[in-house]
Amino acid sequence: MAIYMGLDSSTQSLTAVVIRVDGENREVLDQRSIRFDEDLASYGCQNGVLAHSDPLVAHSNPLMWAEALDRLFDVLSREGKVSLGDIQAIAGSGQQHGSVYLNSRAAARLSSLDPAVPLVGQLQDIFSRQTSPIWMDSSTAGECELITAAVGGDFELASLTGSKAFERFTGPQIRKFHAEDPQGYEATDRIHLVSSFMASLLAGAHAPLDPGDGAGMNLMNLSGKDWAPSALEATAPGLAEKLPAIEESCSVVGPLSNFWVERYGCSREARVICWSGDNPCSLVGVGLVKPGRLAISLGTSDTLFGYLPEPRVDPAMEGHTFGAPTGDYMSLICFKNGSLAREKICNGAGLDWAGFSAALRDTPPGNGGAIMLPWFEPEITPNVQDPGVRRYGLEETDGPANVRAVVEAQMMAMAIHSRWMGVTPESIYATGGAACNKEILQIMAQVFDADVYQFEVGNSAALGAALRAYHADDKAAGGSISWEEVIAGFAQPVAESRISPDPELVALYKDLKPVYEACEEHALGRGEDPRQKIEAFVQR
Ligand code: XUL
Repeated sequence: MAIYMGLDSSTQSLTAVVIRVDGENREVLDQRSIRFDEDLASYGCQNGVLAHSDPLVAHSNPLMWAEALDRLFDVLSREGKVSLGDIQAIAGSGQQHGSVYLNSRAAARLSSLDPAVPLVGQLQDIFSRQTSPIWMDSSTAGECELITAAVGGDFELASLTGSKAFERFTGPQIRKFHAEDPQGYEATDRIHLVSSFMASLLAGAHAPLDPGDGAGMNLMNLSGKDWAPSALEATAPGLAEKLPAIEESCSVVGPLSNFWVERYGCSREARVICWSGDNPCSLVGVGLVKPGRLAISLGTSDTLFGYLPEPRVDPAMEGHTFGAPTGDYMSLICFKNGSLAREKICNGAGLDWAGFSAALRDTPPGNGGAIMLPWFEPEITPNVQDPGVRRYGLEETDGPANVRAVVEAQMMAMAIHSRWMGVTPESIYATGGAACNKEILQIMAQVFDADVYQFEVGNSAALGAALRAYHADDKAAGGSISWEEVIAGFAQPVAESRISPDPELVALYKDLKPVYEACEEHALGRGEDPRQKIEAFVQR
C-alpha cells in the first residue's frame, strides 16, 4: 500500500488531494484547500490577486503561497485523516506562467529552514522582487512585440516555443522586470515558476521545472525541451544563469526537506517530484493520456485542452502547445473571463448558483439571438486589451438572459477558437469548479455536439499531480508502470454523469456560432455590423 499527495497551487487557493494505491484498490483519502482570500486575508488579495491601479497588471504575493503550504500541512496533520508519515511521494501543480524572483540568500535559507518556526517568517528576505506577476497579467504588450521582432516573427516564436508571445507568459514578464527594475533583475539569482518555487520549498533546494510548465514561458525550445538561446537573448541579459534546469516531469527533485519531516512527521524517504503547470496536471487528472478526446476546465480561467502525440502550431496563433507529463504534448486554449465572469453575471442578476441554474433552465436556447461578449477583464482568446462587456440585442438589466448569454458565449468561443486542434470530440471531460453545474454542461454538449462527462474529483489538477507522484515514484523505484495503469480507478469519468446533446439544439448552435463569430469580429473592429446576421438567425 502506498500513499501519494498532489498539491495544486492555483490562483485562488492551495489544494491537496491524497490518494491510496493498494494494487487494484484505489481511493482518494482526503481533499483539503486553503483559500487565499478567506484563510489568508491579511495579504489583502481579491480572488488571489493584489489590487493595482492599472487593470492590466495582476500580481500576487509569493509569501502567501508559502504560508498556505505550511497551513495546509498543519491542517492535514491536525485532522489526522491521513498519516503524513506514510506519504511516499508528493508532486504538484502550479498556476502557469507566474514567476517568483529569488536572491542569492535563497539557496542557503531553503536548505536550513527551522522546523520550530513557521515557514513564512523565514522567507522574508529571500526575494529580489516582492510580488509575482501571474497569468492574469496582460501588461506586457510592448515586450511581446520586442521579443517577437528579435526572434523573427510570430510564427518563428510559435514554432520554436509552442506559442507566439503572450502578455502573461514568463519571458515577456521577465523582460518588463529587467526594463523597469534593472537593479532588482541584477539582484535576482533564480527565477522560478510558481510550480518550481513550491517544489523548492518542499525539497529545501532550488527545484527544476518541467516541459509542461516550461512551455508557458516563450523561452523553451519545445521539441528539444531545453532553453532556446535566441528566445533568452531576446528577453533579458544573463538570463540563462538565472533559470532553473528543465527536467522530465517524472524527475525526483530530492527527498522532502527536514523542515517538513520534523514539523509534521513526514517521512525522510518521501520523494518530492518535479511540479508541473495546472493544465498539464489536469490532462493526467482527467485521464487524457492518448488522443481523440478533449477536456474543458471551468475554473478561474476556462481552458480547453487535449493530448497531442506531436507538437502542432495553431495557424491563428491564439492557442498553445505545451509539454505533457507523459513526455508527449498537449494543445490548449485559455480564456481569462471564466468563473469570475460567471460570478459577476450571477451577482449582477441578484442570484445564487441555484438561481443561476434555474435561469439557464428557464431561458430559451439561443437566447432569441441575444449575444454577449463577456470581456469583463482583458481577454486572452481572442486578444482583447480594452476590456468591457459587449452586448448585442441584450439589455444589461435582463438578468436571466444575461446568465444564458454568458454561458453560451463561453461555450461558443471555446468551440470556435479550438478548431485548429483538429479534434471532433465524441466526448468531452468537464472539470473545475463550475463542472458540477449540469445546466452549463448541457449547453457545452449542444455547442460541441458531444457527450459531456463529469469526474468524481473536481480538482483534476491536484489529482493529476497525485497520479504523477505515483508514476514518478514507481519509476524511481525501478518500475515501468504504464500511464493507463496509473490513472485506472482514479481519472475515469463517472459513467452515469453523461450528458448527451439534443440534435435539434446542436443544429441551433451550428447556426448561432457564425453569428457569435460575427459579433466577435465586429467588437474587435475587424468585421461589419452583425445585426443582419442576428435577424436572419432569429427568423430561422
Ligand atoms: C494557461 C493559463 C491558465 C493558468 C491558470 O495558459 O494561463 O490556465 O494556468 O490556471
